[in-house]
Amino acid sequence: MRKNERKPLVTNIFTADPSAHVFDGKIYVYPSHDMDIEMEEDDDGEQYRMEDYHVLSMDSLDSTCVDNGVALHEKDVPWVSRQMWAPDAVKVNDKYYLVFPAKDKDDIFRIGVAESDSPVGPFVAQENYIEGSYSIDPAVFVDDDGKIYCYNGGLWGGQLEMWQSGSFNPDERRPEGNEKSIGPLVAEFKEDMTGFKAAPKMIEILDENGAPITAGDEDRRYFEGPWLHKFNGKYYLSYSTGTTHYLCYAEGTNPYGPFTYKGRLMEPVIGWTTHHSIVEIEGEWYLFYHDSSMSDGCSHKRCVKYTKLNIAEDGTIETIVPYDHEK
Ligand code: FUB
Repeated sequence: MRKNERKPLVTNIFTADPSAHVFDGKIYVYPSHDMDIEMEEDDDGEQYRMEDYHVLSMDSLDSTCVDNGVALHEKDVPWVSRQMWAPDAVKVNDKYYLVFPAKDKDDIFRIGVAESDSPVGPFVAQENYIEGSYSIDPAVFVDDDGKIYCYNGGLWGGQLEMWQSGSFNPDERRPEGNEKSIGPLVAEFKEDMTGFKAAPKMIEILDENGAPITAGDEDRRYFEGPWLHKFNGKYYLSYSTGTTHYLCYAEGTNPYGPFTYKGRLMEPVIGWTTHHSIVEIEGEWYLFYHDSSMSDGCSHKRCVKYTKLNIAEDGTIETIVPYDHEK
């Protein structure tokens, strides 16, 4: 194993939801910043009371990970009221864009964008959230043709099911049993990152027979934390199953889907949530993820880690058993 593998990348703060990228030969990780506070846990995620972002960086996978300090604070974002959850970042035309979810003044999760000349910030937020955006967990994917996509969405506290009618309804019922599950959203960004080109569309995840994964199939249905990577010309959507705590992946031939369920990326980690990113570094693939090992399992005090991913030529990913190496 590499020197820092499966160990917290930083221990001075609690971090989660790592979105990793290589920009100009250096590794940058865009995590959530969990606050060191005592909170009751609830299904709406009130305990995830984050108010700023720190960017982490590493010269290589074996070097010390640096916390570059506050990159964006909620008090500097005009439209935000609270809860700055899992972010991602993208480099477009020599500018760096932090793409992040937070609750607006009506307590509705939206997606915002902030810009910087540096990958570690500080970032300056756009005046308002992206028009038409909703729910949490944005992941940005740039395709080979230069098109920039946003994948996002999360159930329960992430409010995704509250938009089934096309507008926000906090009392909307959740699909269950054999009903079709709710998928993540995809939308293409404008080239200047000032908005989406069209309203977000819901992605379908299908089983091996081509039928939509059902809401009751909690081992495989989408919950939150989407990520998109491309391998040998195919698109791979990976995500968390939430209640069953797996990271899974599905394969497709189009960035808009549909995607067909392929298997499990990672078995459950310590803590309730599981959220990841997949990135190629010097010709090898890595999974960045988090667990609550630094807080004895407290779900809202997490730490980000990475481990190597073994991907076969046909795109099949070997399932990671997170603590096997400790046996
Ligand atoms: O970090 C807050 C929330 O917890 C994220 O948005 C989810 O993906 C889960 O990790």
